[in-house]
Amino acid sequence: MALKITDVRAICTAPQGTPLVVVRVDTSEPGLYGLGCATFTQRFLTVAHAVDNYMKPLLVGKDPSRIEDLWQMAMVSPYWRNGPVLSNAISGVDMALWDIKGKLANMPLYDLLGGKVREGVRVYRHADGKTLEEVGDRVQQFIEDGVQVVRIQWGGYGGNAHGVTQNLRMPPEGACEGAYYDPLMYQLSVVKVFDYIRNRFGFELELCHDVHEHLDPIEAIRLGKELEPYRLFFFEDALAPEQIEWFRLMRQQTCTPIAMGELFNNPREWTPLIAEKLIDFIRVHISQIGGITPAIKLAHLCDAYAVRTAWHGPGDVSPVGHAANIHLDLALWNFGIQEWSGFNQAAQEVFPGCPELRKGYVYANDKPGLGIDIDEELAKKFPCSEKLPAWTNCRRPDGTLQRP
Ligand code: GCO
Ligand code: MG
Repeated sequence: MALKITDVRAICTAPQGTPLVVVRVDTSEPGLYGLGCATFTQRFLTVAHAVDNYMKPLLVGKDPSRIEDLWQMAMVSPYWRNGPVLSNAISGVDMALWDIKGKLANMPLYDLLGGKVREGVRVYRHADGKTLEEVGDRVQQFIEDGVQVVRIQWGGYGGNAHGVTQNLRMPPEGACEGAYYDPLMYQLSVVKVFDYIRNRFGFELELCHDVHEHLDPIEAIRLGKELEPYRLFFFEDALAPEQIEWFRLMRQQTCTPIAMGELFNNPREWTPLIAEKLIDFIRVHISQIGGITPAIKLAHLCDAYAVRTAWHGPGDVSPVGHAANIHLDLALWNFGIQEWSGFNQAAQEVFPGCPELRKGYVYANDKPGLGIDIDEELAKKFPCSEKLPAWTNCRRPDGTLQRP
């Protein structure tokens, strides 16, 4: 009898505190199922609802081997498309179908994609701290662990998470609550921390920084120029997706390498940046663009223009999503770097088969498909909090709301 999809459902769990959404697709063959990542952590309940109420009725009874056809069908089924909630729901199914295909072929995903072009995936880790010394000590630890690329933030995104950029510009009376930061103090602090790190460790270590769309475009360009002497590996999200035209000006002004894309949903956002060679690294959140199927197309488009991949890999990607990133990284020639946030003990137990970091490189296991599973009983012990995120209510010194 022909293979059919028999069930599609969302599983929400938070073994590291951050809500994650994983989709399980079952088939008519006993024991044959796939897993995919659908994590849009800030609206996880909405994604889970879309999976259970729309993806399931759309897909039950269909042939799971027709990944591209099902992807296209799921994209246009609601007519309105390319939004974060539904693309994450589609990604959960898409990755699960690739997982199933790998299991049917008895091949790890990287093999299905053409085979390894490297044995391990070079990753970057995050160094953050309250003081310059603390940031430096984190870097020192990473160097001792064999990490070759480190992202430097002093006080988190926008620089004031630990109060390091506090200044005299107080908000007006009655200003709204929020995560306050000061764009000027932030910019000055970034130059200071890079100066400190380069003086302490020299230039053989690769360094990145994430602006997290915290600056006005001309200020982002100024910062890119100011950071030139510190020789960054990349400078991330210097502009908001709403301001991508400014990349043309940024490119003319600075040779600091540019990474962009974790907020992208629609191919129209990345296509011009790649075709005009305005960025060096594409950093999409793979579940946010709809999964492995569109990620392969995107990576090949980038390959044609010498743009390298740097898939988004924070704590709000599930271990299933991280596994998908790693398989792509192993098989794509134009891989650049992988962000690696690591897993705590609980996440490794809930998701047996997690990729592993050893001396600066992450390795996939060689099991078929994504090679990762979920212990659903254990997952229930880590329920997701429905508290809304506070950090996205970001404000400038005069109380004006700012993109987070
Ligand atoms: C990164 C990111 C993340 C995001 C987070 C949003 O580059 O790692 O900017 O930390 O802020 O994924 O939920
Ligand atoms: Mg980022």
